[in-house]
Amino acid sequence: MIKANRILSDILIIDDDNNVVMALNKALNKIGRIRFASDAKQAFASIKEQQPDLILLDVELPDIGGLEICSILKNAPETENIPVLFITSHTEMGFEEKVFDVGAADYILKPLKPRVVAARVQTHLDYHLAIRLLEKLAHTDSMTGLANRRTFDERLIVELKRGRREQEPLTVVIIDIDEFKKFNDHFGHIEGDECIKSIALTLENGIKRSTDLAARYGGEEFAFILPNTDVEGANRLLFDLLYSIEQLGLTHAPEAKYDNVTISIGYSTVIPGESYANDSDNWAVVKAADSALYKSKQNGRNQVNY
Ligand code: GH3
Ligand code: MG
Ligand code: MG
Ligand code: MG
Ligand code: MG
Repeated sequence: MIKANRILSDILIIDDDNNVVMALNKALNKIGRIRFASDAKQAFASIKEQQPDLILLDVELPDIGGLEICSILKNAPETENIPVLFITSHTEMGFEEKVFDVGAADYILKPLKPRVVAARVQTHLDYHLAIRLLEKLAHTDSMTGLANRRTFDERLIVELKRGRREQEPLTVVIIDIDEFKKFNDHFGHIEGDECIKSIALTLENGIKRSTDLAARYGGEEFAFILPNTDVEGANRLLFDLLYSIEQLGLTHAPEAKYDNVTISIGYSTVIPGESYANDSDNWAVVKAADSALYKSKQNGRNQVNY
């Protein structure tokens, strides 16, 4: 059973009634860190500053109503996954349906019973945090901690679309460790894994922007997506990286060409007005990077090709 970490839960209470806020705070302060907002304006500012793990929402507020707030949150990709629980004394026909129609996870009826509130909130928090943990695991390579192949494939489609829309270049890089079979044969698979981990760490440190992605593409192959990066920009970064890997000083098998473990790199850049013109094949850029990698291998390894 996946158990998410409960300690850091961050709960936002949106309510303009001080008595309710105080009662909720008392019921929930052992479960998480509690924040407050007394109207929609404060609430959106608070959410923007930091995403809460769960929101408790009053139906009637001084500016925008709770139902509308919920619907706005559920229609924005950044906030759609935050569970929203309504606090209400509404019991009239059709109200339950309205609450769930706008995407609420649940609702809690006033007068509030502290243990019931705590139990409901805890259930939704556990569920929400477990899903987030699963999402993270599904997108991460467990051995290196880098993004996995699934993340690479998903992100590539998103970034190609963005690059096309914003008329920006985009670079895709494929990296393969040189003569790694010889390394494994000489040092064994456990050492081989350690070598892959060291290289992964150096590669991750080598990319600079928060929008860059470094992924483990396969066994001893890695791939980058570098949005808004042209041929010259990529070339500079990748030459530095080639050097960083050799300078790691990981001793290679005696049978290998170089004393230290090295990598070969291939990359391809899509350019607005040129390669983006053909948007039917999202994988063309990956194929081109792969061909460039093949060139690096053919020409003697430990090099970058475009
Ligand atoms: P080249 O320079 O042409 O790339 O030669 P190479 O020997 O590295 O050939 P290739 O890239 O085709 O083979 C990769 C080898 O890496 C095969 C496999 O035994 C090894 N390998 C792949 N994944 C892992 C892994 O997770 N751990 C370890 N220890 N070895 C791996
Ligand atoms: Mg109110
Ligand atoms: Mg390989
Ligand atoms: Mg290899
Ligand atoms: Mg090979």
